[in-house]
Amino acid sequence: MTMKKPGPGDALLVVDVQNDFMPGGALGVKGGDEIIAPINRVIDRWISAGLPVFLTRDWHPAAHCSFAARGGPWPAHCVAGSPGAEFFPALHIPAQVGIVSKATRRSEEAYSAFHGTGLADRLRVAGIQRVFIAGLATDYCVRASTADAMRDGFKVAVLQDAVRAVDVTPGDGARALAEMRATGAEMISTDDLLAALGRGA
Ligand code: VGL
Ligand code: ZN
Repeated sequence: MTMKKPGPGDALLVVDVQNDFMPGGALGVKGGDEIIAPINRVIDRWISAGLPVFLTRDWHPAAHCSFAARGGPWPAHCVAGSPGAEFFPALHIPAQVGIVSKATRRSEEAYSAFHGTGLADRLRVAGIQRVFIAGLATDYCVRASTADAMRDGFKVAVLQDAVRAVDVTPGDGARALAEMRATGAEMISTDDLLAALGRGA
């Protein structure tokens, strides 16, 4: 494992772990529930290490352009303030967490946590240079957030076992992971990250 041990300058970005993206939700992602335990372990250790955690949430107006009723590709999901938009109850939410709401405008889709949210500036102000990304969905918001983070000059490490894909076309998730890796994102396992966090001071 070549990853530099996490420390000051690193942030954890947990993408869209919300009820509507869990199995049985309005836009349920297969296996989405399987990533909760590993993400919680990372969040707990990350907070113990004094490092910043950001949670993103898809936070759409009621008639968002991505919804089928408006000709978009998705069933209505993650309507701001609705139960489906709440963070999955089992997710550990630290007291000092940063919340990033995205795709909040009626006529604009935004898969990336960096699109119109001010996140890059928030990270820079906090002295962040590298972002560890986990969550949903591999082929949409994780992929877009990874691309934008790298475009904005951050290093990215994707927790490859703590993401799940929508897979509208089978293989979309695997292709997204391959693309992220090919464009410079590091792929790491939760176990390797936890081991690195436990290593030394
Ligand atoms: C997402 C589809 C629609 C995501 C959000 O969080 O990946 N996917 N809205
Ligand atoms: Zn959405």
